[in-house]
Amino acid sequence: MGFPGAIRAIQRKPYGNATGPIHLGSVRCTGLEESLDSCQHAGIGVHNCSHGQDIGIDCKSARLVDGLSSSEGRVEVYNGNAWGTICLDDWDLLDASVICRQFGFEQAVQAAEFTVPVDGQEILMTDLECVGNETTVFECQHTEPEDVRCRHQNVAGVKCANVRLVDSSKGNEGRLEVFLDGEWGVVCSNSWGLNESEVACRQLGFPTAIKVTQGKFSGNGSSPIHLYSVKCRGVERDLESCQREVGKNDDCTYKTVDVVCAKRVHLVNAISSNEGRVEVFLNGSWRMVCGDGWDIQDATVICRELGFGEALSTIATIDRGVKREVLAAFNLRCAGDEKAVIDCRYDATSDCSLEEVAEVRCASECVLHRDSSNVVMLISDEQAAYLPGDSVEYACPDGYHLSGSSERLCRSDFTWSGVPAVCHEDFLY
Ligand SMILES: [Ca+2]
Ligand SMILES: [Ca+2]
Repeated sequence: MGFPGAIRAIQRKPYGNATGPIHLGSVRCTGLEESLDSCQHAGIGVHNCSHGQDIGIDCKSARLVDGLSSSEGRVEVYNGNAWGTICLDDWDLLDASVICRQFGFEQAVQAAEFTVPVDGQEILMTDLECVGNETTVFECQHTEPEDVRCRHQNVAGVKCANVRLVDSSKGNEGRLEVFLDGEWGVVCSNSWGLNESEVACRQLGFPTAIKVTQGKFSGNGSSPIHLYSVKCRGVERDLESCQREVGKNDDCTYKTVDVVCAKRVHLVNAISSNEGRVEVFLNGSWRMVCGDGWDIQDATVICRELGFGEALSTIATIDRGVKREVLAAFNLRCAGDEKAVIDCRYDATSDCSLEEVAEVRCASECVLHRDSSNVVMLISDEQAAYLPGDSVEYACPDGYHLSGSSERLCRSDFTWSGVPAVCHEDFLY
């Protein structure tokens, strides 16, 4: 079929069952044959199969090269003719995660940059717009080679997550699991401390670890134990670089390891905790967000991730006190409903003048929007600030009826429960 090799053999599921005659059965190839005709088989039409045993194939269309481990590298794609690279324009974690899933990982921790290959390969894709659920990057919206205009020194690479946090509703904490020999397993907590958590958090793409807990996210405990007696200094790039024992038995009298990592977003130069210049931890360093293109959708996601209520997006002139290592800014393109900033599209290579960068003020109380023409009456006292746990009660004057919630509660994320109340005039016969 023109592809250079296969990634995996598939039986049944993904492609469904065919109808019609079955031509080949009991096929045995060594892998070196030019075509299936040269492989051993029972003879054309001779088989003992049903369509439930139809096979599917997944031809290799991407590979990772030049990486320090098998979970990272520069991305090379095969278009049926030659291997080539991907331009960095709009290369974000959504795109990188599609690549990682092609290699059996769950997600990417870095949409990385790599130096161009020495053999000067052609750039085969640019402006990738993956939404995140595609099976291969070829399914993502992108610009074809004939229209590629790529101005970058580097090309696209990935670092895929071979560790994950599970059994928590928050993205930055959970039970730590590592991927070993094609299977996810847990880590035994003997000798585990903050240094080891620091390494795990960085490996997961977070800036640092906050604390260590044990057994909080213990789950059903059916996962195998992959690592024991892990000892890190805290500066290692991954857990594989730490002193450790690897194994697959269940002989751990300690609990399994939980990790709480620092969020990938923080506000600096803050007057208060809910207001400041936005910085995002991307590909191993803190980056500011460019003022150009900064909007309320982006600000909403930042405030949500920080655990605050609704957002006010603002732009600030950059001050001279900003450290050089955080000078780089990138262009954020959130839709507004993302759970965290890493779920947004972005362009890490965007030209940002750095004259203006993103600032935000997030609501740290529930805000009560009241329209002066609204005939809804507030029964409970109107307060200056509504905090989590506070509630308000509404009613309508005579001749009106209420739609929406008659009582609303200020929730822990500084948003109101229920639907805003509106009074409608009663229909008179
Ligand atoms: Ca993209
Ligand atoms: Ca934006």
